[in-house]
Amino acid sequence: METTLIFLKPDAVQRGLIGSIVGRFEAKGLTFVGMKLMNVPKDLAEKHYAEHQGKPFYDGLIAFVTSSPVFVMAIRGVNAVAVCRTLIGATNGQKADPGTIRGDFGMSGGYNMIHGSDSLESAERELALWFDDGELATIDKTLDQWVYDPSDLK
Ligand SMILES: Nc1nc2c(ncn2[C@@H]2O[C@H](COP(=O)(O)OP(=O)(O)O)[C@@H](O)[C@H]2O)c(=O)[nH]1
Ligand SMILES: [Mg+2]
Repeated sequence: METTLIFLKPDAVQRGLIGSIVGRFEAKGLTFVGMKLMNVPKDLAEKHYAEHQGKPFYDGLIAFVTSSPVFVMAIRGVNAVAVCRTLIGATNGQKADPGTIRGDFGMSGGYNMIHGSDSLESAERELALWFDDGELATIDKTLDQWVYDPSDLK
């Protein structure tokens, strides 16, 4: 099992897409262990996007994610990091495949609605940034026995 850090960016929250997007992760069979709506302090945005510092879009990106609330989630599942990235789709909504969140809901490369950790290492770093120790829920998801076959869970 992996846990990944997902957040819906201000455009998704303002456009009323929280339910539609969250529903996709829920329908997929993934498990939510953290969820919250929050305004993003500038220092958190800067730490989160540190790898992009110095790029042409960086200042606009920080201004964007701090402009209005985001909806943050910690999502668990087998291979959750890669599975969530697949559900999210390519960075630019004009190029993202239909069926993906960015492919179905957006038209922009910057206002692309959603962030998802790109590796297990990033997920661990980002979960520690966005959630406090002990903030994530412990859940015995009995339905997992119908989402996964026994070999998926070994
Ligand atoms: N305006 C603009 N924003 C970008 C561009 N590339 C990346 N971004 C923004 O920066 C975020 C982080 O970039 P990246 O890690 O490459 O993409 P992601 O992992 O698919 O979210 C993206 O989700 C976009 O919001 C770009 O070329 N132009
Ligand atoms: Mg990225």
